[in-house]
Amino acid sequence: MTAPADGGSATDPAGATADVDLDELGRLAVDLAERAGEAIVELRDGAVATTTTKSSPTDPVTEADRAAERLIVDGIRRARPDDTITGEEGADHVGTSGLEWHIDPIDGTTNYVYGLPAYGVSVAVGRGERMLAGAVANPVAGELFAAVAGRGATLNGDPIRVGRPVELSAALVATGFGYAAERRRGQAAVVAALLPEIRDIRRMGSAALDLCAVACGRVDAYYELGLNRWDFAAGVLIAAEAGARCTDLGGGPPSTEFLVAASPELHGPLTRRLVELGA
Ligand code: LIP
Repeated sequence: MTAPADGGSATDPAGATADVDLDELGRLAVDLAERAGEAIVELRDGAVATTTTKSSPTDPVTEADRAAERLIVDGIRRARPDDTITGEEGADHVGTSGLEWHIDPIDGTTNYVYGLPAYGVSVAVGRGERMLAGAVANPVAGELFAAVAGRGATLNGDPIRVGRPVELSAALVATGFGYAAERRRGQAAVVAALLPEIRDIRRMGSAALDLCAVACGRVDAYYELGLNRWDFAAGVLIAAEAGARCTDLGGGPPSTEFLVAASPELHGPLTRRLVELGA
């Protein structure tokens, strides 16, 4: 179905979905995430031996990351040659359509290298900061999370929603940490102060899967400082379409500066506490 070219509305500012077939975008994101997920599982045994590092000695990348990104980019270029593409492993194609794809071929690469079964392929497409469709595949778990703007979120095709409202003191909160030692020092201080005030922390190692966990109520909230857009572009759409409120610390759109995702009732108390703790 092609969205109406209405020039924009309250739920569709600036006509972000005007003249765009949202279903086509959704199907393409799902297909590419699934196929890339299959590929990284098949490649893993050989890929781990090709592990190198990027921004720090603890920021790994493998040949599987690069191969999966090539697979996704090739699929987008064939289907939608005029779209812009940005990927974690260097994909950087400037298009003319106004739509941009955000690719993380393996989100949770450390888990992938160690064999921890929590890594995802994240594929999203949007116009500016407004995501229109996204998919996150966790191939070892056989799980495919997906969302199309305005049409809800699904896990393996079944609708998902954020968990029941909880007080901050009863909240299970996921978070993650950067690769730079100094940033980790500050993040550790924040999580150490927060931990006694909540149910517990989960550090699962993939922002995309953390956001999908919020979307289906496996955790009550997720926050992290300093992600890349390819880490969270799909997961934020999935979480928001599942009923989560997703913002930065100031209540603006989630950003590469900061991201908080939680049920609407929990989002305010958690965000205020994170601000107080200097997150
Ligand atoms: C990861 C993020 C995670 C963060 C890790 C890492 P990568 O992305 O998904 O939330 O805590 O430090 O940045 O590097 O595996 O694609």
